[in-house]
Amino acid sequence: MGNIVWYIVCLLGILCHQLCQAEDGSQLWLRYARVTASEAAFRKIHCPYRDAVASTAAAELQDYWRRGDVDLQLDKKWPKWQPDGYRIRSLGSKTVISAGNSTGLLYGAFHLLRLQQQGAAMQGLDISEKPSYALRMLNHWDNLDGTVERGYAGHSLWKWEELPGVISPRYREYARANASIGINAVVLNNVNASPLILRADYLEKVKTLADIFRPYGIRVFLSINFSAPALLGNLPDSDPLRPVVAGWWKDKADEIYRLIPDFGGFLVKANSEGQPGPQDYGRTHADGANMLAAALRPHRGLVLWRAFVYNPTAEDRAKQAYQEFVPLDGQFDDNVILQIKNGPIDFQPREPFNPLFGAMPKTSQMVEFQITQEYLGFSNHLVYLAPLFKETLDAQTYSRSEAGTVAGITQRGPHLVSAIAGVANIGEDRNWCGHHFAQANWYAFGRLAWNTGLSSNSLAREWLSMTFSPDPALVNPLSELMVESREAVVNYMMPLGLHHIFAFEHHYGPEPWGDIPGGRPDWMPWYYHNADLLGIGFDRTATGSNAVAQYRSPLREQFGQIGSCPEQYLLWFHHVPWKHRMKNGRSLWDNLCYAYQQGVDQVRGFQRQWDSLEGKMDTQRFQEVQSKLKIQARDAVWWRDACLLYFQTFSKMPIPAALERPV
Ligand code: GCW
Repeated sequence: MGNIVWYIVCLLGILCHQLCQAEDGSQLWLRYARVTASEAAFRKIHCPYRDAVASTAAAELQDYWRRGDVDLQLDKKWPKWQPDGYRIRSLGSKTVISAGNSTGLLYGAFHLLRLQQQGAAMQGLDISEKPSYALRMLNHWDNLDGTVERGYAGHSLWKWEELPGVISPRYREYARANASIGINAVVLNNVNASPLILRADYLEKVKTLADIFRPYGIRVFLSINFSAPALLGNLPDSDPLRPVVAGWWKDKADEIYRLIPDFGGFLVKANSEGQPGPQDYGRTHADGANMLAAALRPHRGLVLWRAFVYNPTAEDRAKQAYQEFVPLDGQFDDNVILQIKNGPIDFQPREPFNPLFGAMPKTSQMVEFQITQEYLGFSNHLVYLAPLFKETLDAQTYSRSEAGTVAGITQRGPHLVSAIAGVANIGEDRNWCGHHFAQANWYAFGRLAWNTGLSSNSLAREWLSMTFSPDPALVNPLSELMVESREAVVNYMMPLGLHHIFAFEHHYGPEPWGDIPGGRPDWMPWYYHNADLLGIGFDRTATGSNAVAQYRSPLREQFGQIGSCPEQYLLWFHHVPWKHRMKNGRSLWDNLCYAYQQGVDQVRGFQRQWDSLEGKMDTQRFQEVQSKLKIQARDAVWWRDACLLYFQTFSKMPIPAALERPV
């Protein structure tokens, strides 16, 4: 009985809090109401440890936990291979959080608060958790001048010109938000890296941020510019096999670790899109990575070497990473991890998984996702990305008899440390991410990095309850809307395996006709869609680029035949005649028309759903999301009309009579 009363009181409290306040989204999902002094007097938080992380855990509970006594206990017998894990048990009227290290206690504390905030029952708890990946990492593409590459939430959070003197309160809020979802590592700067980040004055600034993040269990990494020895150290060049260059990096690493003893290591974009790298000196990626790995090894630092190599060649762009890296399998040192984008091209609305996953059994691999919506309507479109993340993580590569999914390969392999990265969507906007629902992508990335087995739907429900309200009348329809939103964007932008038909450079709207004067062939959208009088799509079978051969059997056969290729990848792998019969009996052309229209209809449906929830949340966020949905609906029509009218100049077929006419 008492529990039901508690539940109702909490629910009413949360609802009142939500409805009565003007909300700018700045609190993210962390909307716990602070306990009053009298509430605090009725319960005790017991934490005998004084280190910074355990103290953060105790302070969170002290400030926000209102459901009885809690004990924090470090368990000496905790398995060493499960750091950061924790167990939560109800023992009588008390709750006990036990863990092998203080960060485990911190994550346990946030788990309890999450349950409280969702109004969950608290009796008989016995929860055991351990993370899927040891390193759960955000990559910021933030430049030292305050701009953010592909950032749609304002300027960078990091105020380099003020640091280390002035400390924005948002640094701590950012760290707290990350810790609450299990993120424990951040790369502060853009992979297109300025060498200046390694200069002594910048390292002081980096140290200041690292000191703020440490009590939240977060370690700092930096992106480095491979030419730093020449550009910053005045060496004649940056050839990784020259002892003086290796020595420069060793000294630099020592300097960094004197300031930041738990520094994580370097993230490197080398020989891609004009960035310098070992190939400038006739050396390999492995030569470059291992030279840095040697400098970091005495400090247990890591090298995260990106496999996104995009250079002008006559070869199909989708094949480049595999071709460059597979021959190097077995050559990377054990503190190097290859950081691989989820798909073989570039964060498109839908791509098959990158065939590099599972193709290098002697090399540690990790996935890189893009949380910022470079190719997904920026922060104007509501697109919930958990389904996209899970599609890659759950993809079966067939490279191992067991655990051959991308998640399995990146969690268990020759790894010293397993890791996963997401390119952050965070900026200095009041609501952090530009769109209120883009916060859900930061949230879902962190939670999936913690546990790849969580479902998109349960994460949407969790996030909605915490961010808006646990009211089922809101959570039920909106969680469905969120899960559908990724399919909607695929439909109105690039259905059936189409890809990269974005407007040049900014990547916001459609430009399948694009013609960049003097540009490379792979900068022309035609390169990707290949529309002509016969059909549309990129032939990646044996009659075309044969990229399909980079996948293992049975995938290469399945993807390689029009009849067995999943329709969602059809135009990714095949050039298909306009009149080709699809599974539903319609022609390819008609299916394209229906898909684009369906995308438009889905967004209009989202608008109706959203409008029906007026009054169930604060006015500010209601109206702000409503305005963004208007933009999204307009953009969906723009995509449909632009693409269909352009492709129609090749298909010469009519838009099916049942559908709306393009305007
Ligand atoms: O998607 C492309 C982006 C570039 C980015 C690059 C990369 C940081 O358009 O802006 O550069 O990928 O991932 O390196």
